Amino acid sequence: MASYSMESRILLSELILTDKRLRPIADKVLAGQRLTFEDGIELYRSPDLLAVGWLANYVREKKHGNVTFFNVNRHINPTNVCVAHCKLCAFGRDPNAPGAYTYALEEIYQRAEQGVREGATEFHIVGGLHPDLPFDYFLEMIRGLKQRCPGVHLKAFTMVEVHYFSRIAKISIEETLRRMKEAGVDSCPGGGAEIFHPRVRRIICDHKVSGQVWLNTAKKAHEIGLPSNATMLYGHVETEEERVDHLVRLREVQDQTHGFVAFIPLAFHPDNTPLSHIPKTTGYLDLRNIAVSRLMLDNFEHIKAYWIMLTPSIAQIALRFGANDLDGTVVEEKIYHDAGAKTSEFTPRAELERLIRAAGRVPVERDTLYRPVDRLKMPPIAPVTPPGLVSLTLNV
Ligand code: V47
Repeated sequence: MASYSMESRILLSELILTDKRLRPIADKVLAGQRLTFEDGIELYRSPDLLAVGWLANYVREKKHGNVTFFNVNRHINPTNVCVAHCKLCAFGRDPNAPGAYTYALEEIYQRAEQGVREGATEFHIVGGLHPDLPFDYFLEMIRGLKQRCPGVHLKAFTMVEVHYFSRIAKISIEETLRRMKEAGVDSCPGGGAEIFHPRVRRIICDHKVSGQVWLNTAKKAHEIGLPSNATMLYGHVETEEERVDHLVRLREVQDQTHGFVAFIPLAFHPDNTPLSHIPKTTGYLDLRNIAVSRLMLDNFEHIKAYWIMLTPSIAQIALRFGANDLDGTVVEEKIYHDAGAKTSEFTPRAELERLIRAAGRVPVERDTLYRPVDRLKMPPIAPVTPPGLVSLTLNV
């Protein structure tokens, strides 16, 4: 039996557990102890979602109090042409398929400069694995962005893209990461992690790097001073054991590097994918994934409720189930919208603040590394114009 502080005893008496099997887990959470693989399974299986959420909220408030972060960012997807053909994806296209595009660098710069006028502090840059664009195209893009928008954090290229660049440029992963950093990449987004277990990867993304390679690449990024995020794609063919395995493996790497900044659970969107027969996730599963992630990933500071993927309503409730960040204004989003997302592609800064306040939390605008952004010291923001620039499609 764990020993409690007076505060924990009072808190525990407030928590009514309809599922008595949660009791030893609640003991550990209140005593600040690490949860085991088996605890993770119990948290996924417990019918008492409110108690799981209460525990996650306890951890969230211990770390962040009432503060809830958001940022002003812009997503840029340079190309949707992709050789990987992942079954989970509705975004990737063959080079000549309808809807395939590759932006010319000038178009990327136009989008970025528009983003700066709209107050973006971050560009989130990910794209397909293009068969013909060389690594140098992407390095030139990053250099051009850094030169034109020096104050904006460039969060660019997932571990899957890093691995692909290293293959096409015939250089090591370390060298690839070093060149990215030299060109101006400040951190890496968390995509492409999916579920690390090989059984799942064989079904949903059989040509993608293995889970172990994703983790090793993230480790190398952290070692050379590039922090990154991490994600987990849930709600398709994975089991609860495979989800918990994913979280435990991330936690192990984080123990070694402390290089992960935030974790983002991603709900599978089946429309227009080869897995379109799989039903959409429910709000219940979405909230549970936020809560279990918060509880299992004790060495991650931040858990994001990505409103694009969850809907603003569920993301707002997630702020009471363990999440401490809503993500950003985004502006232009293709990966989820190609897969049937019905959310908007853009939420204004003021609306993010309103959602956070209405959940009884205190909104704080952050940069990518969670430092507060002081708008009073910055130029005024221009209103956001929706995307719709004419596409200058490259023929490569
Ligand atoms: O890597 C692809 C996933 C990811 C689908 O790091 C899908 O701050 C659901 O990684 N249904 C891209 N998911 C999104 C991503 C992300 C988002 C927000 C913030 C951050 C961050 C990262 O979306 C992909 C893949 O794992 N994905 N297709 C789909 N049909």
